[in-house]
Amino acid sequence: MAAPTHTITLDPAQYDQEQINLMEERLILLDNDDRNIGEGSKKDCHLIPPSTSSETRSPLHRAFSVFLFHPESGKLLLQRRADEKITFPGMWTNTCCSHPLTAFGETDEDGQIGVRRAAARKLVHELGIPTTYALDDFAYLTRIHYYAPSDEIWAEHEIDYILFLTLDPKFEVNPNEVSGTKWLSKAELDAFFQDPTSTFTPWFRLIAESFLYKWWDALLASRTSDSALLDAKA
Ligand code: DMA
Ligand code: MN
Repeated sequence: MAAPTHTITLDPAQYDQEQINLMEERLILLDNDDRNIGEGSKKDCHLIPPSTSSETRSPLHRAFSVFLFHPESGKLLLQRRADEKITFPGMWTNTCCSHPLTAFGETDEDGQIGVRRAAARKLVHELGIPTTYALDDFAYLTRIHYYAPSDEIWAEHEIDYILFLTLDPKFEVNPNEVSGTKWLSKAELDAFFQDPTSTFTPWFRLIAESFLYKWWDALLASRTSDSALLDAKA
């Protein structure tokens, strides 16, 4: 894939300054086989190309989605994205999502270590969850390639690494990132998806409609080991 060919300047009158600054992060550009083919700014990776461009989608890049489960109740921690977020503001979603960067050893691929490091970094940044667990405690389930527009300007186009973590965390949310949290059981999540006053991110709906419940059942059945989880992938 060619490097991004266009960009825009973000107006602080329209968008939150802290979130504008984060748009300078360096993300990992990918080919369709998840091979690292370079880097691009978070901003350029999420801009829909102009209609005059031959590209119709924003550049494909690497991402992760963490699903954090409570060890006793088996409930899933959801977050509501802050209204300050530039993409998908105000939507309910899984525990934490973001991107591995070209810094902090996050391009390393052995055992998904770069993605695991990024996930730990963002659990601290978004939710104030300290890294009291081992990076190996993240169970890596699969990767999902998807494209989803946020509005007429912004879109997600990612290979998203799905990570499960079982933890009873101390947390204190960063209000620039997160405007609410909820722990929900499977039945409570099903009911919540029917709530017409809430909106949900497209990737969370996609994962919930495809694999989530099967994996969640396996996790509830096993609790202490991820071997049942790995069986459920088959
Ligand atoms: C991007 O999440 C990753 C996925 C899987 C959608 P995000 O928009 O929450 O990223 P960030 O927290 O870095 O803004
Ligand atoms: Mn992205």
